[in-house]
Amino acid sequence: MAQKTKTIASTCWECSTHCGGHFTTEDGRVTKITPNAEHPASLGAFCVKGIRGLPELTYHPDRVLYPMRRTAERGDGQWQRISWDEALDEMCDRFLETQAKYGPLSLCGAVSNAHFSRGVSLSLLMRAFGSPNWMMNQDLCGGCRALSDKLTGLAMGNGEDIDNTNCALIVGRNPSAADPTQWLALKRAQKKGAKIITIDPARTQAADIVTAAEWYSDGPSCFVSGHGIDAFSAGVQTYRAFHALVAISGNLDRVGGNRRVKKPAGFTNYIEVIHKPEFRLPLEAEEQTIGADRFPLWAGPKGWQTACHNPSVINAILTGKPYPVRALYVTGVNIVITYPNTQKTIEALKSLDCLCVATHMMTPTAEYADLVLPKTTGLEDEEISLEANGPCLSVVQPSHPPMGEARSDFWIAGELIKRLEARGHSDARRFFPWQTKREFNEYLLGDSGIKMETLLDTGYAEYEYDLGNFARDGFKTSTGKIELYSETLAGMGLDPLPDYVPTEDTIARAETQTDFPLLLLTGAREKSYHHSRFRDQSWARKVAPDPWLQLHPDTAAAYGVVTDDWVTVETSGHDGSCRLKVRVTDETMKDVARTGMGWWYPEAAGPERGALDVNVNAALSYDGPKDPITGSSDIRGIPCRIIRTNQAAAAE
Ligand SMILES: Nc1nc2c(c(=O)[nH]1)N[C@H]1C(S)=C(S)[C@@H](COP(=O)(O)OP(=O)(O)OC[C@H]3O[C@@H](n4cnc5c(=O)[nH]c(N)nc54)[C@H](O)[C@@H]3O)O[C@H]1N2
Ligand SMILES: Nc1nc2c(c(=O)[nH]1)N[C@H]1C(S)=C(S)[C@@H](COP(=O)(O)OP(=O)(O)OC[C@H]3O[C@@H](n4cnc5c(=O)[nH]c(N)nc54)[C@H](O)[C@@H]3O)O[C@H]1N2
Ligand code: SF4
Ligand SMILES: [Mo]
Repeated sequence: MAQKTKTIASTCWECSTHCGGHFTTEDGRVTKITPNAEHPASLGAFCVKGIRGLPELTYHPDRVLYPMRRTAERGDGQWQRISWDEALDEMCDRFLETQAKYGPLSLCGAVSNAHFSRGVSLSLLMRAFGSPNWMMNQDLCGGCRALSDKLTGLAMGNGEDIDNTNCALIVGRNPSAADPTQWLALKRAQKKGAKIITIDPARTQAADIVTAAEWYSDGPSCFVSGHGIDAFSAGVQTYRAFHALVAISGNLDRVGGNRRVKKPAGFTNYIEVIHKPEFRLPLEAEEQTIGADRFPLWAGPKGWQTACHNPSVINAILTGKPYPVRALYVTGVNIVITYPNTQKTIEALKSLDCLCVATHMMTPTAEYADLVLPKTTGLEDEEISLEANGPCLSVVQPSHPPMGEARSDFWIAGELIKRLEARGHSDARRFFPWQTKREFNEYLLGDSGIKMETLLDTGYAEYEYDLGNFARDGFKTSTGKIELYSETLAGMGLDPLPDYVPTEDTIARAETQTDFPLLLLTGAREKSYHHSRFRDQSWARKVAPDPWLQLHPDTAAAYGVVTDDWVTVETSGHDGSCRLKVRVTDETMKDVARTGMGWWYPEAAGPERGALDVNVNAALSYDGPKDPITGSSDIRGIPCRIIRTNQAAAAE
């Protein structure tokens, strides 16, 4: 029989790099993915997570393909297949029961972020149920840089024009592991003679500061930054210092500098949808968003994405304060693994009245659910995104229909809206006026003049980009100027100038240094994994079988440990611990212990599946020092100690 083969231009959706590619399907399965060199943003970059991870996730024998209901105690792993109608009716009814008993604020969502349609789908769905409460993971990701960018008025996102730069200043970013597009661009720039400066505790040969300043001031220079200076208790002000440098050195919106984010006129991005007046709840409700009182620029009506402050939600679930949170819908995020304090997250999930999880695989988060809903992958869905660095719009388009009964986040939200309407909640539709994902995508395109057909044909659509348009578009701050001195922060009683001001909790914790003499850095990215994903794929486990902990040779010698020894890691102010495998290397500074994140063993005993054993978040607190603006907790620079255990890993 002749094979049916087709190739489409699409985009990898596994991480926010969004690499353009050609996806070939033979007899209903994707058999080949090749980079699209024409794609204006990724320019032919691609990585193994897209080429291997995405298809293996889609066709994995253990993938969740049908809705399931828990039939025994929470976490016992006993499931019964049910129909979508049963699952959605039950979810809607149980959310409405909780709403009737505790009020709408007792309902909450959790998602990865609002840069994908799943963030919009979830936040608008929660609003349709009357709740402003939803969690995203940006407090631990790019939240500090986003708020600094906004407060300072640059609006540049990352925006680095690496290909045209004379000097790239890389701070807290590891592009070789985290971003192949950026990595290839840096290699091209270096070949053309650009200077590269790296500020990173993981390498000691960073150029001396005077030379670095001379190189940067020659320009044009671009600032390439990352997670290494984000997601910690002084993240916003640290970023403000670098953002001020970009502004005063004249490198903003300049060829070879950092370009500002521009979108095609008439196009709406996901974060804008969330802020549109027609989709908002009454102000009195939004003001009660959990965390809006302490972190108003982060959570609630004036917040960057209006989402909650996560650790405050976990505490609300467990204590009922400031009010009870009793039902949770988790989609596109694996919070048992990726939120600090795994023990507490699990305790919170177990205590809920209702937990629904949409997922591809049985993650440790899904293990605690009452209802598990099967989710489409990036080979089965349609999604549009703005690639400001292109500049272009790119499209993810389905290579084939969903496997089993998997459905998109958008579809799930739309079906729940229908059920709310059928149960007399006629207002629900106003939060979700679109009937299909295509209709929603057309809504995003608006009157930009960019047609869906163009996107589906080439995989992307370029738009005009007007560099240095300061006079016309100004800066979106209260003064209309770049704010090195932030009027907003001054008005909140916070330091208006970028400065390192340790919080009281940070100072108190530093006093524990004698008992916890090393500094723990978490989050180093691994090429074969995306956070907690792909631990169930054998190729990835062959490349990286276990979580590692890098120690400098002198530190390792002081502790009497060698490469491949297992150690227990404990941090100041937290009872939990985790086990990691030592890697001795002089890449890491003395007295620093550096590790990754996202570890669990899908094959280990449930429901935790190693989440309390090899997951670094089991050793961290979510209640320690916090950035005063975003509420971000420290996930690096944490006083820690190590104890040699050499106990074999659960999976060994
Ligand atoms: N393969 C892969 N790629 C990914 C991901 C993944 O999971 N896997 N995740 C994606 C996501 S969501 C994110 S947020 C990014 C994160 O990726 P990056 O933005 O590159 O961030 P990290 O790898 O956390 O850290 C980058 C560097 O910062 C350094 N660093 C740590 N602390 C400090 C400090 O105090 N100061 C300075 N100057 N540097 C410091 C670290 O040693 C590290 O080399 O990667 C994205 N890309
Ligand atoms: N200690 C420590 N903790 C960290 C970090 C750190 O460096 N150190 N990094 C933080 C950062 S930067 C980030 S971004 C977070 C990441 O945190 P998470 O977003 O929780 O990480 P993932 O493993 O990517 O989990 C996403 C889950 O959603 C599923 N999924 C993927 N795509 C979709 C989709 O389209 N729809 C749905 N419904 N599900 C989908 C995946 O299969 C996976 O189970 O972790 C944070 N946590
Ligand atoms: S970097 Fe890799 S995982 Fe991320 S979008 Fe590109 S191919 Fe996909
Ligand atoms: Mo992230």
